[in-house]
Amino acid sequence: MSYENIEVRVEAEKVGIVTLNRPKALNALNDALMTELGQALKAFDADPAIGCIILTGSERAFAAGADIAAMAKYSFQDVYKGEYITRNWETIRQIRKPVIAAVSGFALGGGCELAMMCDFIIAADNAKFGQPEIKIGVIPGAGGTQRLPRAVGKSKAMDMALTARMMDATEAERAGLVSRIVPYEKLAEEALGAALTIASFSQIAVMAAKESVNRAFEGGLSDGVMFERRLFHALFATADQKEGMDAFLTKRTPDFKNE
Ligand code: CO8
Repeated sequence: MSYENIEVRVEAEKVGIVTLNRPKALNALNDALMTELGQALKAFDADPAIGCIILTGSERAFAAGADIAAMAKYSFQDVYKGEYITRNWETIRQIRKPVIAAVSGFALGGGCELAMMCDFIIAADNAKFGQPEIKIGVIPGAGGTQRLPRAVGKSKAMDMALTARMMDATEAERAGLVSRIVPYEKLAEEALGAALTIASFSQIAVMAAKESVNRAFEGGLSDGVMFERRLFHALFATADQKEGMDAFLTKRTPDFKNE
């Protein structure tokens, strides 16, 4: 299958690699990209030769978030009905083979959330993680308010969600968000090494290990994510969402009215 927003290849006949590829928008995640990503992940999951999957971006950005240009015009009705944005973000959770996020550069908003949906994160030394949605009048909408506290604790998660500050790779590793840091030049090699190790094991045991570790984190998560999703939808009814996203797109400081 050919894709427009991602690149897909296989290494050593057993590792599937998906590279996000919208460089002009720092890999902003629009509906088309998320649909293609879901298709590619499902195809690798169904391929018996593939033992592990790597999801990566460019040197500058893993992904700078959901596509603000696409989202800016949406109404509450649009997003609540699920025709846009939220429709195809759950596919990655259905993948039973391990998915490693190899993150370089920005992993912000939905990009940070996408990395956290993977099974673990290997970061390049230039990686930056953040949940800056508050700056554009919304909140994380793909599990960020639920997975980030589980990964780094409440205090750091609150700090990131409320101040929009970014965490560099060193802090992210110290806090437990990422499993390893390597120089950018070594990122692909390190991720491939880990993926080949995993692919060398029993796929059934690997799937069981993944399923079992995930059990430790799933308690109450679905309710939390649904709660977050409804709030995310509701924010599209506010003037501040329109103002925040328009200000970003027209490169000016937003004037929030708290309405
Ligand atoms: N959406 C659309 N376009 C983007 C995005 C984005 N998220 N991020 C960057 N771009 C575009 C810029 O508009 C710019 O385009 P152009 O060249 O046409 O002006 C290009 O990428 C390069 O960006 P910058 O010029 O801004 O590059 P800088 O190096 O100056 O800054 C930053 C890089 C800091 C990453 C900056 O681009 C930025 O702050 N981006 C926005 C980050 C952000 O707010 N992300 C959160 C978005 S909201 C979200 O993700 C909600 C997720 C909910 C998912 C719900 C699913 C269920």
